[in-house]
Amino acid sequence: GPGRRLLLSTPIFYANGPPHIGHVYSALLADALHRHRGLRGAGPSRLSTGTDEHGLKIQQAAAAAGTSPPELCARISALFHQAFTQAAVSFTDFIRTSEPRHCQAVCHFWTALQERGALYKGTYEGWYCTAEEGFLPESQLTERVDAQGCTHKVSVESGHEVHWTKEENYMFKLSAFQDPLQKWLRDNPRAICPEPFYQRVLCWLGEDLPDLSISRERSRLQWGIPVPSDSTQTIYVWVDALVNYLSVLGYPETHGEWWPAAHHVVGKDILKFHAVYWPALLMAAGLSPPERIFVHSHWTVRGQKMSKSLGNVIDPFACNERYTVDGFRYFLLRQGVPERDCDYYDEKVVKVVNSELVDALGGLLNRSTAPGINPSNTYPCFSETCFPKVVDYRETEALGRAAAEDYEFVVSVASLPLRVASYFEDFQIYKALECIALCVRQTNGFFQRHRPWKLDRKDPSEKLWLDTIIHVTLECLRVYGTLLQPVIPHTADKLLSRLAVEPEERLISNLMFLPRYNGKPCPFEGRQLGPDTGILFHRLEKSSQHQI
Ligand code: ME8
Repeated sequence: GPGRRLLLSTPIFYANGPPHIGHVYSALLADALHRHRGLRGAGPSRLSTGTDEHGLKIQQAAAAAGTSPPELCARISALFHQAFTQAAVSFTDFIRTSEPRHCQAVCHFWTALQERGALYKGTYEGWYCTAEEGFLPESQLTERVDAQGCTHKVSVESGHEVHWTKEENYMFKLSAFQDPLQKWLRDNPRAICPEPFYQRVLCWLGEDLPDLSISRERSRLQWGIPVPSDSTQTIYVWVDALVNYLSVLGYPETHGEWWPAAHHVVGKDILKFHAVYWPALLMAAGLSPPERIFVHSHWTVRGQKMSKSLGNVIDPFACNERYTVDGFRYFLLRQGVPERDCDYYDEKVVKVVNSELVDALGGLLNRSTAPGINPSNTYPCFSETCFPKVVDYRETEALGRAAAEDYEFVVSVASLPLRVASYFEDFQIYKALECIALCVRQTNGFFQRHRPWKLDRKDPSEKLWLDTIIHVTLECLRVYGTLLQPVIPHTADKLLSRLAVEPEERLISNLMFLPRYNGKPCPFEGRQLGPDTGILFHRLEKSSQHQI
């Protein structure tokens, strides 16, 4: 409803290496949702992001880099901050898990778990994977023979080696939450989106759900938050990390104004942590599970998984420079499909951006504002006699010059804002962009079909039709510019400014296409266009020297 508060979040990123485009993709998805919501006037929202700085991985990365964990984290965290700022991610909160406000929140959360009887001390032994920061069951292990002929046990998922580890840990009674978790999901079928991930989680919950070790011996892990009241133990990094969503809200004091109105964007690799462990931990601490979890897949490079540990990462700073911020945002959000992995390569970015932003969108703006077509540089008046109401076009077709396909395209543009909103709601941003791109193509077809440049402006009836074509085209562009703001904010601003659309007229909530169709006056008729600031989007070069 209106006025409702919402927290949107990205994962917090491990501060063990610089950001890559997968991280930026996560942040852009959350950013597009955040911006779209803002433009719908849906109520106050926050977008949180940040860095995950504790744990063995960071401790080891710091040792390998010959530095201390705090120094490594400060440096890497600043890179993430910079990458997201540069990519125009509209975050309102940036949290570092090494901050005192976060450590206090984690200790409070731990104490709540303990006081409510959700923890017990137990001896834990099993195969531990440092890279994944977790114990793995036999079913997730396989064997690998190295060059010397020695056999190693490794994780099926990541390929990293595991070691037999035995220690005294605090255990979380995860098994007690199997039924509550199942009930939560049954009652909230849209809690995990897209649907295949919801099914995957239901499947996990149908299997055995063993208790979870949530602390580590301090002797093995110093870089972390000590267990309150037991300094021989360090809090498991995943419990530490997940609580970030509460610490940004000022837990335990002010989170109540927001929680559980939280939407988490996460990669599929961390789905179990967010859709099983996190909701269970929240319930155990007396809080509700988050409202929604949006899950996306991975970017691969030439078919290979991209990860810091494999070393085939693509640098987002270089991409922004090469494709511009908006070009790169458009590509990732247009081509990234949450349900499946997508392959990244340079030629694809160039092709998508040139054909959809340069040729189709930029071309359309250029054609409809060209001095030869629109000499008065205004939004012409719309003539309903030339292009009558859509509802009864079959009867009125003969009155104008428009053909059935013109009416069909007008109908599809009129329904675009709602379709886009519903795709955003279902975390199908790429589909929203696909619909917009299709409408842009149809508008170009409309323009081309009627050859306005051939019309004789001195003939009153041709002049009327010419004005109608330009008016409809500019209206389409206004709709596309408005709807594209969450994805390509700079380009959309340029487009809307050229169309003289005032800032208060850019909301998606009351976006109306051809208002006269709805019996409303059109505020744009006769309005002078904004200054011509040149090409909307510059063509990208096909490149040989960039080995992206
Ligand atoms: O898992 N393609 O951090 P992380 C798309 N600190 N997205 C990718 C990706 C790829 N190739 N690689 C990573 C962690 N990501 C924890 C999270 S949250 C409380 C703690 C994205 O730096 C994806 O969203 O390893 C992944 O979940 C996220 O980066 C964090 O990766």
